[in-house]
Amino acid sequence: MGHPGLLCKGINTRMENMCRCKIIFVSFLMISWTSHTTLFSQNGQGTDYTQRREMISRRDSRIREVPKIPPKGERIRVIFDTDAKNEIDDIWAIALAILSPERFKIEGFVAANFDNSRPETGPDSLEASFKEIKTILSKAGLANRWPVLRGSHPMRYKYEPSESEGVDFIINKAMESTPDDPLWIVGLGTATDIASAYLKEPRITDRVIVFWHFRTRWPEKCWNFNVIGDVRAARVVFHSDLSFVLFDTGTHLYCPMSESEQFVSCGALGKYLHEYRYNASHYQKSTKGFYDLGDIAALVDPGLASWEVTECPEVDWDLTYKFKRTKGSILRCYDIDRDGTYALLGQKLRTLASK
Ligand SMILES: [Ca+2]
Repeated sequence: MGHPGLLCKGINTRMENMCRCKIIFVSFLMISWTSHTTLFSQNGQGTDYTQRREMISRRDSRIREVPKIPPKGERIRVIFDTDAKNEIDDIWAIALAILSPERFKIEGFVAANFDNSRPETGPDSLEASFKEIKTILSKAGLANRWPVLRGSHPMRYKYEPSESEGVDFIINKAMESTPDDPLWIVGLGTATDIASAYLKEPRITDRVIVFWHFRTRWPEKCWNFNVIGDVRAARVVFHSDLSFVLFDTGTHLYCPMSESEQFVSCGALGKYLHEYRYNASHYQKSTKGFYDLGDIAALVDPGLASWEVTECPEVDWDLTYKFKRTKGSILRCYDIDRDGTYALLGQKLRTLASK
């Protein structure tokens, strides 16, 4: 049996060694963590992307609030996000929007991307949409009345916002809003800009209502030009906790040439709307739908449209809808009155011309 003093000394020495080991181990961890953080903050996007992915993944879509369309005549604050140069319908839609001040307190316009077979497409589409919005405002005698911003190119990664002045504009206007006075974001093109705003600043969620034209093959497939233009962005919207109105109709908004010829006598804007039809032969067909016009008509007069609260499906990469009760509920617009829509547009144009 050893001396008790020697035994205590041995125990103390072991404890001191253990403490030293612990200090060295903790120091090692701290140095490693600091190096790791420094390394990734220098790389920037690596850490940001991972953190954002975790932040977005934690959000619960099941508790998203189902939007309510305010009664006709009640004003709403709105940003229009439009691929104005993509198709003729955006032009007619913007015309109806800017001629409806009793409904819209317009905060501004964001020019959206598109990718079709016409000139000024793809990488040039943002500038083309930007210029077209300016042209329409000018034709209505409203040049420089509202901010017009360029939106983003399509997203590259699932959780990486595509940056632009338009996205920052949406975020800034949203953060000025409250749940009682939300910002409506009406999308008539790809969902790039709203998805990017949401990914960049998820706190916009309870301050905005997203109203998007996807016109899908409900309930089978989320197939539409606006979806295909940025599938990642569309999936972000469907899978988010954003209050979301899916505008899912409008193909039948035909307008015979004889009907739009009446617009010609309604000032520069009416003339521009009709004569734009001569830019492409299919714009003149009696079976040409003026799809996006329906979104605006439905918002100006909700009584023209049919609505349903429905489960929000997941959207698979092949665009198949999956109803799994995981994404909460949304408001879906599934029909719009064709005659009422054109009566509304005609009345607005005549009012403008009489001023
Ligand atoms: Ca459009």
